Amino acid sequence: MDDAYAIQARNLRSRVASGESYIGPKLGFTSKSKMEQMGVSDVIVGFLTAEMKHPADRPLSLAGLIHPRIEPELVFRLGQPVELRADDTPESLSLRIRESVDAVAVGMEVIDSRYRNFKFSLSDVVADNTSAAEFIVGEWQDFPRELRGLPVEFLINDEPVEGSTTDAILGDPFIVFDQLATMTLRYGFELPADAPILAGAMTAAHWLESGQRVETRVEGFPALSVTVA
Ligand code: 0L1
Ligand code: MG
Repeated sequence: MDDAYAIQARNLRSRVASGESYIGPKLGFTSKSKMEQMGVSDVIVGFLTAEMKHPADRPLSLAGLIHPRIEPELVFRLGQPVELRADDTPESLSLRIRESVDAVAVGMEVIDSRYRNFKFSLSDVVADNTSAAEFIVGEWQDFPRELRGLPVEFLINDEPVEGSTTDAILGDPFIVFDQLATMTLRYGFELPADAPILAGAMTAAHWLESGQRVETRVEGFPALSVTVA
């Protein structure tokens, strides 16, 4: 696993060297439905670059993707940078991350994999930047706010294909901060101001196909939708 994160970091350095900018971390396998779909059982962390962010009001192009899937997420935003301190513990860092979050939004992640049909081991997918391809963020809402137990609907072409609640994320979406703190202490992820933090899919992912309209509804949030070119 240490090698896998080292490979991921090397890939990030090479993307930055070719002009992309790192903007924040993303978590994966924070829900049972994703762990079951992919046959794994550990939370993983990947990186996001500015170039991976896709505006919701523009059709998503499948060009350049291999066999993409899409999944519904929550996204936290850091209002200020969080720097690691020498005496940090998982608890102190988790608290500082949580206190630095100033907004939360509904999001969707487009995942894609160099492994055929997403058949990989946990270290494979970490090295492959946790299948991160693109992501879409809805309207930011004030944070803190209650995030437990909110119904979630995931629709393709206006048909509900998955249903869940926000508790799918680790039983309580706030536990994302604990997981991110633990992993940041281990692997040194950077947490800059304005970082979007993808909390991990709340349902299984679905294949993306041309012409689809994909929508995520989370109670209390504006719905987020995107069309596929
Ligand atoms: O949000 C997630 O749980 C995504 C995990 C990414 C790995 C994958 O499913 O390919
Ligand atoms: Mg995801």
